Amino acid sequence: MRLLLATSNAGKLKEFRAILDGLPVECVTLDAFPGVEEPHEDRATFEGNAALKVIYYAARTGLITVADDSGLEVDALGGAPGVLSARFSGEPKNDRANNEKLVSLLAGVPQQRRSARFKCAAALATPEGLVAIETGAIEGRIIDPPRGENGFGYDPHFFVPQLGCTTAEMPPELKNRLSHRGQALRKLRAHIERLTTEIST
Ligand code: ITT
Repeated sequence: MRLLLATSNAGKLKEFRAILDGLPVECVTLDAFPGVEEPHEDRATFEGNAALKVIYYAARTGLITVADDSGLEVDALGGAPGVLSARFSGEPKNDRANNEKLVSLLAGVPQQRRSARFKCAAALATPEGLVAIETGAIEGRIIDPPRGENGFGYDPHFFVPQLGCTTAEMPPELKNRLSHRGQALRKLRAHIERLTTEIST
């Protein structure tokens, strides 16, 4: 069975591959579909956007598809950037500009009021429609200056107190074990496995 990992984010794609490793599927990426444009993600929730994204890519490509919608919620910013995380600083998507905006909005906010979480809704669809959505979350707080070189996006500013490091300082295996995306995609594995057995019987 072929499985489309439908993300245009290289950091996410690496994590998708590692977390879904070992499934009896042949992974395909959006590189194989240069004519398929990104959908307009206009829903108010991660689950809504994940469903929109996965249904869109599965229908356009004819492939069984996995996608996620994810982002950062900062309590002192009323939950922002939330579903707007990728484009917090506007178009085009830019991690560095997003991080600059994040730390400037939090300037002067004390450590104890910098609580935040990463959230992920991971979804599976066939060309006929949605199969499953699973979610995950990891709690932390926003620090500045940034720490660490791994990961992507807001990772250098996302400090996990229990481990005493940012998600950008974690080796990829550790981030994937704990992260919002790791939690959601590991739950989605069971649904993917079910589809592979249905298709092969
Ligand atoms: P696709 O829609 O093509 O998958 P995207 O980056 O636009 O790529 P989202 O709309 O789900 O994906 O936005 C997610 C954004 O949230 C991402 O660009 C980062 O800024 C942030 N984010 C999500 N997960 C993250 C993580 O594990 N580490 C750091 N930042 C993360």
